[in-house]
Parts: sequence; C-alpha cells; structure tokens
Amino acid sequence: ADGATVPALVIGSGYGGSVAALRLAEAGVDVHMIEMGKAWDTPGPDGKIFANTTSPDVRSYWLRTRTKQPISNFLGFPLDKNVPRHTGILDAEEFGGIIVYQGRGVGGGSLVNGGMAVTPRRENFGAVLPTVDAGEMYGTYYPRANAGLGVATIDPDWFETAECYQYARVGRKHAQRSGFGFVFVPDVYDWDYMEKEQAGTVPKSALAGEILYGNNHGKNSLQQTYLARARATGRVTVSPLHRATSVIPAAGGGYTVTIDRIDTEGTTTTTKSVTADKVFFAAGSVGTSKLLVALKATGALPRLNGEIGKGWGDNGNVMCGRANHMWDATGKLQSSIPTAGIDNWAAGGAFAEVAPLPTGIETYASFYLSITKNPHRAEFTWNAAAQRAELNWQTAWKQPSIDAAKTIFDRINAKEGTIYRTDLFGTYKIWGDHLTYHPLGGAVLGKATDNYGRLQGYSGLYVIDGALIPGNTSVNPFVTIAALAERNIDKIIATDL
Ligand code: FAE
Repeated sequence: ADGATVPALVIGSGYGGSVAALRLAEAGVDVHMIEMGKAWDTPGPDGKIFANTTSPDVRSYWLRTRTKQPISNFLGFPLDKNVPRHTGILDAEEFGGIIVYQGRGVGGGSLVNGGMAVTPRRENFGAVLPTVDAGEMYGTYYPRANAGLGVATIDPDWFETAECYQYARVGRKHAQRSGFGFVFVPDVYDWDYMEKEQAGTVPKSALAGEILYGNNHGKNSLQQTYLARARATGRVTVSPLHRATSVIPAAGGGYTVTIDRIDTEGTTTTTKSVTADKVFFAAGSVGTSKLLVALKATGALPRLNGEIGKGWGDNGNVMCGRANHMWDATGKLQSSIPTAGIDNWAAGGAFAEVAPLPTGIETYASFYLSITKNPHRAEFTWNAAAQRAELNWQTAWKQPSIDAAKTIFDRINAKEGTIYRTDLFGTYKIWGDHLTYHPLGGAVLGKATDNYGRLQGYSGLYVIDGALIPGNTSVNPFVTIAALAERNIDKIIATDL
C-alpha cells in the first residue's frame, strides 16, 4: 500500500530475487517483492496460461505491436506478425547493436527459458567470478542452488530411444565423428513428465513445442520451486504489474522506493511509494543496470561509484543452423527442451547446445545455440536528453563468437560434407548474431558492489542478480546466478540483519 514501510523490498522476481526472498523469509524477515510483469497464474480464453511457440499471441511479447521472433525466417518466409500491445511474457528489448531477450512476470527468465541448468566446469570458474572462493561455491552453493531449482539429467537409456530426441542424437553423432566432447545438459524440466508426454499419457508441453512464451506443463520454473517455498513461509508478498522507478535515501533511515502500478497495456494507473530498510536490486542484468545508471546520473543515489553500468556482456551467444543429408533426418517431433551439448571450450572457446527446431515437419536441419568466449564488454550510460539508459554494444563485436562457434561447425561441416543453413535469420545469413538470451553484468561483483553484492556508497542497498556477473559464465547462466545469490544472501543474513 502507498506509504507502507517494509523491512526488505526486492525489485524483480527472477533467480536472484527469488533466492533472496526465500532465504530472508526463512531468517524471519518480512519481504515484499515487486515485479513489473504479470503473475502468469490465470488461464486465457483457450484454457491455457501460456501461448504456444508456433502461434504467438497477445500473451507472447512485452509491449510490442509486432512479434520479434528469435528465428525470424524459415525457408524464405518471414515469421513475424502483428499482435495487440500487452504486458506479455517475453521482452525483445532493442538496444543499438543487440536485442536482449528477457522474461517478464513473476518468475522472471525462468518463465520463458529452456531450463538448461549447467554448472560451469570448476577449472573455468576463476574466469567467471575471479573474486569468489571456488571451494565454497562448489562445496556449498552450487549444490544448494541445484537442489533448490530441481535440476536433473535425462535418463540416458530413454534418450537413446525417444523419438523426440532424434535431433539430439544426430547432433551427438556429428559432434563425436568430428572428435568433440559430448555432454548431457541438465535441466529443470521434469524428465518423468516428458517420458509420459512421449508415451501419450499426459498433456504435452515440451513435446508440443512450448518454449519462449512459457510452458503449460512439465517445467519447474521459479513459480514451482523457490517462489513456492518463499510464499509458504507466509512472510513473502509479491505484487505483479508493479514497476520500480526510483530509490532514494529516506529521511529517517532506509530507502523510499517509487513504484508505478501499470495496467496490461503498460500504462501507469497509480504511483506509490514504500519505505524499506533494505532494498535488493533483482531486476535482471539489464533492469538493474538501467535503474542504477539512472539513479546515479539523476542525483537520486549520487554516491554510487564509477563502475555502475560497466562490465556488461552477452555470454557470447550466437546461433546457427546446418543442413543435413537426407540420411540424417532430425525428426518431425522435437522436444523443445535441449539436452545435448558440444564442449569445445578449452580448445575453441565454444560450448554449443544442440537446439530444437520444433516446426512439426522434417527439416533435415540441425540448430545450435553457442555460448562462447567473447572478450567485448559494453556499458550502460544515461542519456539525459532522451531520459533513458543506453547500451553501447556493437553488432560487429559478435565476430569473436562467430569465430569460436566456427571451431566446431566448420569442422563438422567438413567432416559430414554439409553446409550452413542461410534461411533462418534473414536471406543468405548464416549467423544469428543479433541477440542474446544471457545478459550479464552492469553492476559487477567487487567493483560496483563489495564482494557480496553490497552497493558501494550506500548501506542497505544490494544487487543480487545477473548484473553481478562480469559478462560470461562459459555455460548457461541461471545456476550461477542462483548459486551466487545463495552465497551472498547467506553472508548478508549473517552480518547485516
Ligand atoms: P531475471 O530472471 O531476468 O528477472 C528479473 C525480473 O525483474 C524480471 O521478471 C523483470 O520483469 C523484473 N523487472 C525488471 N525491471 C523491473 C522494475 N523496474 N521493477 C520491477 N520489476 C522489474 O533476472 N539461462 C539458463 O541458464 N538456461 C537456459 O536454458 C536459458 N534459456 C533462456 C531462454 C530465453 C528465451 C531467455 C530469455 C533466457 C534464457 N536463459 C537461460 C537466461 C536466464 O533466464 C537469465 O540468465 C536469468 O533469468 C537471469 O536471472 P536474474 O535473476 O538476473
């Protein structure tokens, strides 16, 4: 309510925010979470909460009038279409040189993502978070996060026979024939449920191609895990369609947070202010960075240091497709949840997921999302004239990622006598180099904050999301975001409450 006072306010309900809310509540602290997206707990007119990937609708995009599908073309046909403007689930946020895809709603990115839950190899961790004790992370916090998220690996015997993973077996065969390391990618999807989908005994989600706009069954998003446990404490309240716009020191201590209540067309209906002893920025790498650069530049929080907005990276995301021979059919039925990975990080700086193309027809295509070692880091700055934060990423900065991905796919193409697909991202375009799903950084641990996420210059203000991680995790990021949040909140509860 307007004018209320709360002990802890969490801005954003993704991984960082959900971990913080649960652990604070367990420690006896009342927590209020605000989330600018919808609750995603009510079915639409079709009886389903979430839209299907093959038929995006009003639910699918955050305040756009036309869809912005990551794969924009197929066999020469553009796929995008007009939709009514709505606070939909997937934000395709456009900056100058990159589109950053993000989840919007209670559960943040966990609503839209593929659930791939990968812990980085320990030998790579020093490059991911150089100031963090790896022993503690691998001994305590990665296991805690994996357990809390419900991470599991596919039954390898089932993998060998499941029709829906023919595409992944083809991906494995090609990787191994070229001498690359093959790994199963763990996931938060309920593998028993998926086996039942394949057997035809339950309603389908992964096998109905659901991904990007939410999964109606099977996926353990944060709504089913951390947030469910947080709510069960009775100490956590969540306000959807509430957007934080300002945080300033309050006269009597703590911070006053200004919050816009928005309707489902994105229009502000009321503005409230709440005072909190402690404020946790958990709006995601982009959301937290945008808020902090604005608050520093406009004089709301002038003592934030010069590292605010810096150290942002795209986790080296780049996509491509390959055209297989007719004897390497990838299957009409493809699980939307990837489970196969090609690890060429040590030699070539690339970790590639064998991704689905769930079109319902045989495409003879193999499709991949690569995570690569890309040295470029961008910065958010405040444009006072336009009253908005801008990001200076350049599209050409994807070249090191393309080069790294080519260490895998040029070799596979040479071995198999195959070529790249050129029809997925436009006309005669091989590389999907226009986007990231994995924004990281902008308020880097040990730079903009201390080594536990406490913002420099202000006690009681914390960053606890992907903004802390300096641009790359060598694998998919959410397990690392959750594990780092577990580590930091442990310290904050022990010393700051
Ligand atoms: P995030 O989950 O983005 O949560 C931030 C929340 O804050 C969002 O719900 C926002 O709506 C909300 N918010 C923003 N600004 C405000 C504001 N001013 N006021 C109130 N609320 C606000 O942050 N990662 C993996 O590890 N494996 C995958 O398989 C994977 N697949 C992905 C697929 C897609 C399509 C996408 C988009 C991402 C994928 N990711 C994947 C990335 C992963 O979802 C992402 O790293 C995490 O969600 C980031 O977690 P944070 O807690 O930082």
